[in-house]
Amino acid sequence: MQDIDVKSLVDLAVSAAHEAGALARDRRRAVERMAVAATKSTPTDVVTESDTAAEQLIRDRLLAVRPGDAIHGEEGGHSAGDSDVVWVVDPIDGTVNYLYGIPQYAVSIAAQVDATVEAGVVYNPASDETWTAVRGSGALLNGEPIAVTGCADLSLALVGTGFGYDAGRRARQAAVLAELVPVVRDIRRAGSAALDLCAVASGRLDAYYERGLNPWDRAAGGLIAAEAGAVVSGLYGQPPAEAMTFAATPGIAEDLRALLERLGADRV
Ligand code: LIP
Repeated sequence: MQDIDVKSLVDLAVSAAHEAGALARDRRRAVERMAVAATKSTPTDVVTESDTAAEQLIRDRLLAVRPGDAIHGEEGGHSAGDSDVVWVVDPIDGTVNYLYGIPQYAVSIAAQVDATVEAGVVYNPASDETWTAVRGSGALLNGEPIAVTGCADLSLALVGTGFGYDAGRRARQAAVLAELVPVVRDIRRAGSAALDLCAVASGRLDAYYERGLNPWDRAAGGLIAAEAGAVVSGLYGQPPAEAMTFAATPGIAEDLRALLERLGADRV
């Protein structure tokens, strides 16, 4: 592995995230209704011009400093590089929230070095909150250390989740949720995986799970949650993946994971 200064990767990602986040926020504030520029997997899986503009800005800023890096972005796909660094980028995670003017969306940028996420940044421009993490060095919110809750009783756990864009999958995910609701404190569906993972890291949720996430949804937030003390995995001992992204404070992780396995939450 090339000798890479991971702290410089975080600083670059924070700068790019702040600039892209400001672009998205200012464009949203300038209009009463945001237009849908295109749809992807279903008519509800939307893209706005802000998504594409923000990602292009991020690509430009990263490559201006590190021209040899690869970039894997939600809107622009994969651009190859010849360094050991791959940037995993979601320019606006929580696009539907952004479309409706709900201030719960984020720029998510992760730096993978030799296929391991070493640095992550999640920025909510509406709340001006920046979560950062370097592997092995903890997680920060606006520069201050953060940590998961101490919840150790599943019946007292506040659990976040999300649903796919496909109606059939949503119906099956809702059936799993119906079994979960009576055995936890309550459920939150905030609409941004990156911010849900940061909510676990900040103690605003005790746990979060979702099936169907893309790498750009979870790469940065997954590191931030893990560095804040969360168990971050899939089910059945698997790593986080499209099948399941799971993050929980350790006191309830095993009980919740076992319940989700019994409910087949990674197969719906
Ligand atoms: C979103 C995720 C969210 C999920 C949505 C959508 P997007 O990503 O962050 O957790 O429930 O269905 O996938 O599409 O806004 O980048």
